[in-house]
Amino acid sequence: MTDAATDTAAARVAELKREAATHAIAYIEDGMAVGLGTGSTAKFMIDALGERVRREGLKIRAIPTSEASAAQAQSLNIPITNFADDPYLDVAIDGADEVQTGSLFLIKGRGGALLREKIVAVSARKFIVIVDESKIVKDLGTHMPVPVEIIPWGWERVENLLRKTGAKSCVPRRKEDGSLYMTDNHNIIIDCDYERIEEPRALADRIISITGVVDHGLFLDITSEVLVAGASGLQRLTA
Ligand code: ABF
Repeated sequence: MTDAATDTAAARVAELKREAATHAIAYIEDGMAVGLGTGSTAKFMIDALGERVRREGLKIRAIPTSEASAAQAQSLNIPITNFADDPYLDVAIDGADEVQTGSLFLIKGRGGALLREKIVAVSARKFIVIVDESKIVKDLGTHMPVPVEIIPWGWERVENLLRKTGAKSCVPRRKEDGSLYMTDNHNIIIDCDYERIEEPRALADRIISITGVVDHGLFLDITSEVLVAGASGLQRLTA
């Protein structure tokens, strides 16, 4: 692909992400407590939500899933709440790295925010996922490794145990300077590549049973609806 063709393809994907994001904010009504996801698709959603707050005077409270989304929400005057005041959210909206057709199981966490994303998603009465069509897969693991958030102390031991869960490779995520990537929760991430995950539930159980693992990017039985933007328009997938 030429550079120009790559730019055009990236612009098209961004347009699809924006489309899914724009449709999703129709789920948000006055008075709601809302979970705000992380990533480029969620960023479009937060922008569009900020626009509704500004134009319509929409009254909502939000719990963002990362420091980046919190900063964006604050810059748009979206009020921030917390779990003491809002133990349950009316709706949470977030992107994903892979969505399995049928089950609506997800892989999330490429952006490093999987732990807060999962806490927010399971606290929401409705969890809406927004993606462009490239994220839809038949089998999880096809394009993406499963990110696993672990505590930094003794991480090599956990990495070793993760390799025994059937992963083809498990690699600690690093920053460009070679140092270990740190999450907003001061943990690290190991990316485990399974190539194709045949039994997501069994794998999720194995990973979470390793002491030192905080959580992982398999989101199973959490999604209420997926909005998929593609060449032929917007599709709604329901669980
Ligand atoms: C978050 O952002 C993550 O769980 C996922 O890793 C990522 C999706 O990224 P994008 O919207 O930028 O494609 O939702």
